Amino acid sequence: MTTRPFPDGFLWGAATAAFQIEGATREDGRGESIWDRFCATPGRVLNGDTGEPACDHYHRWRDDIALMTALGLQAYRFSIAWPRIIPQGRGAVNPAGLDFYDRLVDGLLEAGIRPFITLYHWDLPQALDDAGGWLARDTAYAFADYADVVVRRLGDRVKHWITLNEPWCSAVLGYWTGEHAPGIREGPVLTAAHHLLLGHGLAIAAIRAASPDVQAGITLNFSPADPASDSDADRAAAWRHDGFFNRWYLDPLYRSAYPADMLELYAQMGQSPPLQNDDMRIIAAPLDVLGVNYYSRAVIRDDPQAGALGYAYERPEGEYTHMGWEVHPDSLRRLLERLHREYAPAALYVTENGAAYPDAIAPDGSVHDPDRVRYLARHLIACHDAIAAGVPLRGYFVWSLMDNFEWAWGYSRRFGIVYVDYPTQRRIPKDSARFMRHVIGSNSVAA
Ligand code: IFM
Repeated sequence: MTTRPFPDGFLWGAATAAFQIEGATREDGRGESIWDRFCATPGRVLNGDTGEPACDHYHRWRDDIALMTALGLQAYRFSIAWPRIIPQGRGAVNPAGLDFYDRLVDGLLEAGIRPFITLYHWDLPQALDDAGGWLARDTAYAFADYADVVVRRLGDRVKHWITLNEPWCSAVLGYWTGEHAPGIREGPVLTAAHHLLLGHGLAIAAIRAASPDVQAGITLNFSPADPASDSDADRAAAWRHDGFFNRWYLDPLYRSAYPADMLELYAQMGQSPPLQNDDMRIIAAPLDVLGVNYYSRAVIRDDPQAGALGYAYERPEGEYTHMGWEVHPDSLRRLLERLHREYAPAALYVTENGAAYPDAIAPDGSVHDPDRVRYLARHLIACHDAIAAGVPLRGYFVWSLMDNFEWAWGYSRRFGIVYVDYPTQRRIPKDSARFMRHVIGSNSVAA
């Protein structure tokens, strides 16, 4: 065993999102979100689970900060629920919503924990969806107005801002597969994706105007693709997957243009992004930070009969998590190196990485999660390798601080390093929490 030290100042954190942990969906003037509506629609979420009570973090946030302190966390990435701040999506601001996050931020700072705020982690106000959701260009402008309100209130203390979490998910799962709210199947997904990116660009401008000294960026989820074989057809298929998943977001943000090969392919399918005048310039606003969410890779085989893009997923031999996602840490290293080489973001943070396993409380009252400990250790080594190769990776946030509402999977998938016993809301740090505390305390990982 050797010890791999991380650079001084490397930031260690954990991440969550509002709808997944807060509960209190009807309290203190919060408006309805698309996820409240989606959960209330029979058959959409496993076991009929809803955002109530989730981890009841809205009431237990002080205890949760104490938990973070006990774990030695240096940073906490959380999201703000837009419907708490502007219940109808645009217009009247709800002071109680702002007050909640104000108290949370102060509590974190008192504990010496740096807040990283995501402005949009999927809980669009239902009223905006009633007016077209992300298919309506106006939603992008409403998002920038909301960003302005929040950053004006918190920007004096919060120095790291993420506009969107995983726009691919909002667009594709929300408007193509229908697995996520608002549950539209085979809709104009490129329209949704374009308005999300436009909203991001407009929000970056709003953040900079409201608080010029902050670091701002976006978080993308990546699916690095390996071809199932060396054949030209499989390579081309893997490249299409890369275009669909990764480049469709990276290229506009860092090159101010959608990838030409994908534009052509989508045009053949009758789809194109609804570009207007200045959109690409707005979307490509310079960023301080790129957030990287990584869980697994994809192995892609050409299959003209499969899906809209003519490829299928292989399931190689290997280790898989409870989500059915392959454990493949080297793809994280390669992804970080590729992002640095091809897009050169000023700074990168792993804003999510982690794994779901079917954890249970042992007879001695503890939660042993050796698979997760191994998953985290191997991915941290991948991060370390990427840093050694010159990638400006500045921090790592484990997903997630605690078990929570895993979207269409309800509470059936546990990603936390802290176990949540939902009936009692008891928090039990898992072995992986102790592992992370050690990593953070020593600023190193054993390899
Ligand atoms: O729980 C989600 C999170 O909200 C966004 N990224 C992936 C996680 C695991 O599926």
